[in-house]
Amino acid sequence: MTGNVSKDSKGSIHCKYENFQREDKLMTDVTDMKDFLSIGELASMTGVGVHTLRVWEKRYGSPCSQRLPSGHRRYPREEVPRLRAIASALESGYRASKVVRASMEELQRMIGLQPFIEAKSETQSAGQAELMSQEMLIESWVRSVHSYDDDALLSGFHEQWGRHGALNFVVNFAAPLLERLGRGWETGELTVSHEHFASECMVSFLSEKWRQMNIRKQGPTVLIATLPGEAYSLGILMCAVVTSVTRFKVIYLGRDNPLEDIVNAAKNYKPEVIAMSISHTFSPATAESLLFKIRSEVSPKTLMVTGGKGSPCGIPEVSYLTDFDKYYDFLIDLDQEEDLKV
Ligand code: B12
Repeated sequence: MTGNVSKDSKGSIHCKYENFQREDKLMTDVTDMKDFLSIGELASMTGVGVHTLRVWEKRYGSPCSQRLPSGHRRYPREEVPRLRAIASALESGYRASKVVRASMEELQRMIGLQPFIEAKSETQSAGQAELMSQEMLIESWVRSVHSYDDDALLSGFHEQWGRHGALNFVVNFAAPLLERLGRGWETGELTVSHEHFASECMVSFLSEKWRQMNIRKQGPTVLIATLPGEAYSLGILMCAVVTSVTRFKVIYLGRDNPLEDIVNAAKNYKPEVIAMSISHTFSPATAESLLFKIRSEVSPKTLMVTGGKGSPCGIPEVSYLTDFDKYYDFLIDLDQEEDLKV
């Protein structure tokens, strides 16, 4: 919390000047402006319209803004996750009067204990409940990232992994968390260190998990690697986790491999598949020429699959897969093929 904002025992956010008349809520100290957002920024980060934000403030006193000497509103950044949760609650059928003043904890409690009394149909509410609780959970992880609380973050990962299983964890929790961190970084809500901190927690969690599952496996093999020059490793870690859920054994080369090492490993260990993750940092032309080279040097019996934001598609004999659900199906189908059966 900044000097001008505080939380009460319920976790509701208050600003220092909120009991004063509007003209007294002037922000004169603008030294910490990065902690505040304009109404337009708040609207675009939360999906709650500018007009609605003004109406809510007038009607419910929340979200509470402070005024610049020019009269423009400024909102504490801490309002972003709460307003996102409010937007989800409204979509699920709750009334504004019930949720606009609620704290994050109250919103979470509402969803946990009293799901969607006002929602339209049972199936719709079940789906929305799941989506909403997933979003809230990710917001709670983001709060742990804000406070560099690795115990909370890792125990949250363990809990969801145990509850939903490896594949669902990757698709529905790990990937959306990374997207959310990216948005937070982009808007200035999170710093580079927050992103590094969260990535490190995710890297160590996923590494430990896939390695446990890969121990003493005898199945057909998948060689997992990235192209030379790759800085990102979370894609291949998720790939290793999903591979480990199947009968396939992982040979993990990690990131940033010289091309000839990938080719040599493939020649020596004859994997059924080479799987690669290619981040946005690659230009399509570079990624394409590297993949062509590997494809031409590795046995045609070895299948190649790629994914990730920087992955080109349409390369002959290299399958581009958009997500890990498809990758999982691909491995399961491959495992059914006669010549892979032991
Ligand atoms: C984690 C992260 C980092 C970590 C990486 C840690 C690690 N060990 O990998 C660290 C901290 C190192 C980092 C650093 C930086 N980052 Co960064 N980072 C991210 C973040 C949050 C997640 C990236 C990630 O790993 N995503 C997971 C991958 C795998 O997702 P994906 O490519 O979309 O792939 C999906 C699917 O295609 C599929 N998939 C992926 N691979 C594969 C493979 C197979 C086989 C299959 C089937 C499927 C599949 O799964 C994914 C999930 O659905 C993104 C935010 C974002 N929205 O992406 C920013 C982001 C990529 N980073 C960004 C930036 C700017 C940086 C830095 C420049 C910041 C800085 N100033 O230091 C540096 C540059 C690093 C470098 N040398 O290039 C920007 C890039 C903007 C741009 N377009 O240029 C982003 C988009 C954040 C943002 N919104 O601004 N970053």
